[in-house]
Amino acid sequence: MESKKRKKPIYVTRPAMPPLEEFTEYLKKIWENRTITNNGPFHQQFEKELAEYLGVKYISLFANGTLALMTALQTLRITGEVITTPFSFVATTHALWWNNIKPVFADIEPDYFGLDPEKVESAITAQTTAILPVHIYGYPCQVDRLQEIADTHNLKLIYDAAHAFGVKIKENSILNYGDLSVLSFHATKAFNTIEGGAIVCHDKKIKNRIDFLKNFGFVDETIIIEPGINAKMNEVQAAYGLLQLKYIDEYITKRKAVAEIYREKLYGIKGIHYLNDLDGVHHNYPYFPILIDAREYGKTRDYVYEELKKHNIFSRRYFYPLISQLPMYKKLLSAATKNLPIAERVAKEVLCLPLYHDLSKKEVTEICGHIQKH
Ligand code: T4K
Repeated sequence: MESKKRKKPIYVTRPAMPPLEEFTEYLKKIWENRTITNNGPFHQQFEKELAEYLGVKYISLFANGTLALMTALQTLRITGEVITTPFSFVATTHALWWNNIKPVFADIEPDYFGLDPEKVESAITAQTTAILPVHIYGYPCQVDRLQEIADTHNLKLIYDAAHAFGVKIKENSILNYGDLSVLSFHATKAFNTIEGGAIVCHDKKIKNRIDFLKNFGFVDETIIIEPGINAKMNEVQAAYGLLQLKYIDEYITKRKAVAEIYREKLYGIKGIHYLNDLDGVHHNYPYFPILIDAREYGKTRDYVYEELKKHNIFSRRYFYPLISQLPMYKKLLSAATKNLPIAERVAKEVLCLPLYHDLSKKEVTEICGHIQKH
């Protein structure tokens, strides 16, 4: 990878932001009415428009995805053991830990890296109360098979859908599967509200419970039904989110175009593997992960990561190390769940290349050029 270091760095992502002039108009309204949090008008409007956009019945907004995950577990009163994936961002497992729930890791599938339903089934014990899969990189898990397992064993099914904003399977939102789905609107996500998140549910009673829980358990001034938390989204975030909704289709179309250039440029490089679109799925292109098979490619994933860095190009090893390898979780591994060969291999080989809506063809070509010329 010999060539000159570029001056301006390229990061793994850059947030898409709405036009400042438009946002200023929204801010003026907030300044006028002085409701800046606690279910104000922009919050209410954003919940309504977001539910319509996503094609879901009920949605509750949150300050971030992690608090939403923690609250989702509280909503369904999950206890004991939960089967989850070791191949995710740490927040997935941390949310279990904060709820005093034991995470039990099952291996992932080799093609699209979702939890392997067969491995889930064999990890079920008398203490298991729920399954917490992740639609990793926005690729749908095996939703029908996971639901079947949940139904057979009377388990709750909560999806970490942090990467899956706007993803649809045959025109149906992926968020309509399972009991609850949790979104993240962090700055690094395909759809962002700076920080933010949401829980999607299918029942008004559950939505009410979520809304109490995220607001200290308050029903009214004097009635508090649960020891809730403060996980509310504020008016500035909600206004920004409303504006983002106007542009999200354009952002996703542009992200798709970037992904297609990558696929074209990387096609045929020995040892470099990428994910393709799935039939019948509307994708959202939140990341561009590649797997680097060191034996075929001749160099390791870490070599490519470091070399790109030398050229001022910052790819990321999402998701390495595996959550199950972290010191606080490693000790929980039982003999039955120690064996996670697919997740271990993928964590060792994966590299997420820069992807955002305004990454240019020239920049993608430059990144791929480095990978080609190793
Ligand atoms: N579940 C899953 C599966 C998740 O992936 C996540 C979050 C969650 C749950 C939890 O949701 P939240 O509580 O976060 O809503 C990032 C994000 O902080 C995190 O939200 C995300 N997943 C995770 C995969 O990635 P970092 O530590 O890699 O971010 P950072 O700050 O290194 O940013 C990466 C690059 O993005 C920077 O090099 C430059 C660029 N960037 C970043 C920010 C924040 C910008 O250009 N502008 C910015 O404002 O964690």
